[in-house]
Amino acid sequence: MATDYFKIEELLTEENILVQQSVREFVNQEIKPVIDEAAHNHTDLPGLMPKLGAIGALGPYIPEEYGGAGLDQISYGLIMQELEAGDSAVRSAASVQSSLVMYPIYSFGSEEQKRKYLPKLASGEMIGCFGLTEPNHGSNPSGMETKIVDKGSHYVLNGAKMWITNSPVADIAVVWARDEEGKIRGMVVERGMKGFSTPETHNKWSLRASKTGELVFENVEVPKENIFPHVNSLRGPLSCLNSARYGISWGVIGAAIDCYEVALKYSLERNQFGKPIASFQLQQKKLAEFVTEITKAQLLAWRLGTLKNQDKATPAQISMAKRNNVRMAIDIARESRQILGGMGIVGDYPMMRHAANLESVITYEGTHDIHLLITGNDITGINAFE
Ligand code: TGC
Ligand code: FAD
Repeated sequence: MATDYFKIEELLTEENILVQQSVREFVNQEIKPVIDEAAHNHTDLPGLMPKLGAIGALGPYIPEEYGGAGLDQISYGLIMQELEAGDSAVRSAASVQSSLVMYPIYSFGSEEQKRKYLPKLASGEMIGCFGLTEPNHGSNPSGMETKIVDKGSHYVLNGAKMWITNSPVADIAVVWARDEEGKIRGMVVERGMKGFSTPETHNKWSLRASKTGELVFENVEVPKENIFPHVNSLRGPLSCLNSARYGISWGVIGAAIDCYEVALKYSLERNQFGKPIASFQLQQKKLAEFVTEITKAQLLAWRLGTLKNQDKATPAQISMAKRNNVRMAIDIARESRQILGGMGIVGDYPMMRHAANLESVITYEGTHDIHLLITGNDITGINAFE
């Protein structure tokens, strides 16, 4: 993958470039040859997490003393971009583990929690998931019903989460629940705790190479040492989303570039009416629009990354980038499929898989509508959610 029309590589550090190249090689060797079959069979990729750990894709910006790679935010973005060129499911696995599991443990956890979980999560020996969404509360997590009650020596957790990436295969879940005072608390729930189950959600037509499921808590006794000491409001889970949404704003560029590059190559090789279809103005218009939109998305993501490196990126800026870039990618996946005519619908080419995956990406981490309303709220000062 080399599309870089505005020479963004010149804005990157040597470390950024090395990280990007190594993840690109990994995706070309380990993901692209097997991903179509995995998606077809609706199964995750065997041994994916330790492989992601080995290339430093899990918790890349977590400090090295906790097992992370200590990289900057641009490197994190580039890792997400290269992984999603393989498949959104692979990027999802890395972004959940990094931004939704390692980030909250690192940011809100006790020293003991950090030492216990982060190194194993970074290596991929342990898989984590993140439970915020509930059956009755998706876009409005503030209504959450999952509850913890203080029993003195421990807490008792009751409730359910749904649409949870990797829940069926996770060793631990970062769970958000309301306490008796109405405050939102975060905690680590471990597989094997009595009353905790993770039923799988079957028959998805999107993100088929990723496991999705529920988290069900029936009087689960959660030790007090598993509760995050440094968070007690919705700001906690929403901060995790900032990090994951930022990663998605880069990731989807990878999916878009994969579609664009395949379409460009095909259009130069496929002849109709005695000429390559790339010579027809209508096809050139599509290709020229793709590279323009990809370039705009790359610049947005890069600038957001530099702001994030300085700790200056606002949640509303992140929402704008996530929303714009996912829309860009889904449009390119759909349009580029048409350039391949009938061949565009078979699994030998990636467009249908990317387009179907991006239906989840445009929905999770805040829907397309919610991100628009976040921008609206930011520029007018008027909250239109309710
Ligand atoms: P609101 O009253 O605005 O805020 C409540 C408190 O949170 C603070 N806050 C934020 N803090 C950090 N980052 C953000 N992005 C924040 N947004 C708000 C806010 O300052 C306030 O703090 P405090 O201290 O005053 O209490 O909250 P609201 O209830 O009106 O909701 C706002 C809204 C709708 C934007 C929010 O609920 C939202 O973003 N909803 C979308 C839900 C969502 O994105 N769910 C994602 C679930 S996880 C997932 O999808 C993983 S996919 C995994 C994969 O990649 O596979
Ligand atoms: P709803 O909130 O019911 O929204 C339905 C529709 O109503 C949407 O179009 C929405 O934009 C619109 N809408 C809602 N409120 C408003 C409003 N105020 N104004 C205008 N329109 C509105 N969650 C996790 O916690 N952890 C995970 O790991 C996770 N992984 C996921 C993986 C997949 C494959 C999917 C599909 C979802 C995942 N999610 C996860 C859940 C995801 O975050 C939610 O699906 C998402 O936040 C939307 O919630 P909902 O599905 O309940 O839709």
